[in-house]
Amino acid sequence: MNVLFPALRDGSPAPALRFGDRALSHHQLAAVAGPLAERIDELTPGSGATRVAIWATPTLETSVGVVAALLTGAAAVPINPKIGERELAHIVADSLPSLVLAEPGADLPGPLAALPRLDVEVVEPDEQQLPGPLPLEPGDESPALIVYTSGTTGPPKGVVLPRRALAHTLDALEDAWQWTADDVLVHALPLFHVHGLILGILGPLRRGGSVHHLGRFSTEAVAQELSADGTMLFGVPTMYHRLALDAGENADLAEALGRARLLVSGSAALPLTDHARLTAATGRRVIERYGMTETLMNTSVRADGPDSTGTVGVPLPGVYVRLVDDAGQAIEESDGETVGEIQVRGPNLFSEYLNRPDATDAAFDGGWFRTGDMAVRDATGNYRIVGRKATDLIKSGGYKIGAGEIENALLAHPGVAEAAVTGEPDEDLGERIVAWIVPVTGPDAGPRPDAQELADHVAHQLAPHKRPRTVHFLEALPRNDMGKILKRDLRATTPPAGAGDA
Ligand code: MLC
Ligand code: AMP
Repeated sequence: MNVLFPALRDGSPAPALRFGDRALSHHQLAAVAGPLAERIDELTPGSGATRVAIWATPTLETSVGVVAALLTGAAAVPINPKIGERELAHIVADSLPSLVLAEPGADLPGPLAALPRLDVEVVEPDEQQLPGPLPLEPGDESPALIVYTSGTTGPPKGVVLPRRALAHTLDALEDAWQWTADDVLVHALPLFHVHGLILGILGPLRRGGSVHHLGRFSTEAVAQELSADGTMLFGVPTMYHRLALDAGENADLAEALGRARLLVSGSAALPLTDHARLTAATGRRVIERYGMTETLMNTSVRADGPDSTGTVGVPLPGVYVRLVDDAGQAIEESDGETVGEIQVRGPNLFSEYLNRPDATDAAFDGGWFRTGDMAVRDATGNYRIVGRKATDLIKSGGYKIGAGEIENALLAHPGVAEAAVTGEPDEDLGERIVAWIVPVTGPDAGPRPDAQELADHVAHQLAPHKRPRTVHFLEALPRNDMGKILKRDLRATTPPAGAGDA
């Protein structure tokens, strides 16, 4: 299982990566990634826990950089190019990269600019030019990627993903989706998370197939690519929601979606209303798969299976899934009613949270990883997700965001005395981030910050997708006798005057 991308070594002239009008075949990718891997090796001498940060813009350069890192023993740490100061400082201090890979000309912020930099130069090599021999790849348990993910409190944790987990999950999807070298995947997902990077870029490369990345999401661009030679589409529910609305009005888009071999949604639940809208407009069903940064993919509706709309399908090959009740007992019923926490075990799992043995221990129940997702199992073995254990985890636009990290960022603003963050239902984003703020008052207080200022503050400190979309100003937060904020009561509060959308 050592070789992650057999098509690179086979010298396949088939198309591999396309971003806009720039493209590389597998053979050309080998010719640019091979020498880059050698440079990474030269610049990170010694063995052990070498890590390289990657400025993960949605570009050919990022994809080449990740592939090159994977050809070496270094673990790649993809960084959101819109990341804020506080979050970047944490990731760099935690992962201690010895190098940063970036596209030429990219303007890197402080902590990354301070690292040795290797520009990823992608000059389309001549198809005749033979790539040199590619380096031997490290062992299956060697860390391939470290992807940062939010928890309920504190800063994001680095999820250490070994090569074994990548290879396993991508091969399990090959089986579930009959994913082949002939498939042309279309997507517009960011390249600093599992969905867009591992499934969306490394997936096609492992299959020997190709990916067309749109750079940024728009329903028009999706229609264009699927009308050309795209066969599969990956997206988060927000993207499918927008496609569903537009497909109802735009026959060309509906036809393009109807032509795809496979439409796959993941990272959050796709509401039944959107499933129904898409099917009505296109005659096609979207299939859902269920995964997590720590586990990669766990279950999926199979491309060759029965209609299982509204579920996330059945366990992928090699993955064990169980439901556990509040008392810690495995639930045996497959009645579609008994709710339990999803726990998973298998070769798709991460190795550990970087520098957080406490958090790693707490995440497991014996060998089983506690996902925190609540689900039922029906008589046909399909899982249906019904909720999440932690109310302080928010999924907005398919991004996981911890209420605690946003609250801490808000509290660091001089105009904020108290802060609480909740996720409220949102038709487009699934959940929208809402901040409840008690402003600093008194003679020394500065001007009260408005909603836009607080949204900008969070975007600048953490990342734009973590900004509150609505801010409510209160005189006090509801608390219990112990002083704990009662978030349920907050949600029930009719927003008083002073609320603002950002
Ligand atoms: C707006 N912007 C700001 C801002 N307000 N920037 C700074 N400060 C502010 N105050 C900018 C944004 O950066 C962005 O820039 C633009 O305005 C629009 O931003 P947005 O409104 O936030 O975009 P939105 O329309 O909400 O995006 C929807 C989306 C996006 C679906 C395209 O949410 C998305 O890409 N989601 C994918 C998430 C994902 O990949 N999750 C997978 C996790 S892995 P610009 O320039 O960018 O337009 C996982 C495991 C699994 O979950 O199972 O898959
Ligand atoms: P992340 O930590 O960003 O990797 O997000 C993982 C979480 O996304 C899971 O724990 C689920 O809550 C959610 N998720 C992923 N796929 C689905 C899906 N198809 N349906 C519902 N929730 C999903």
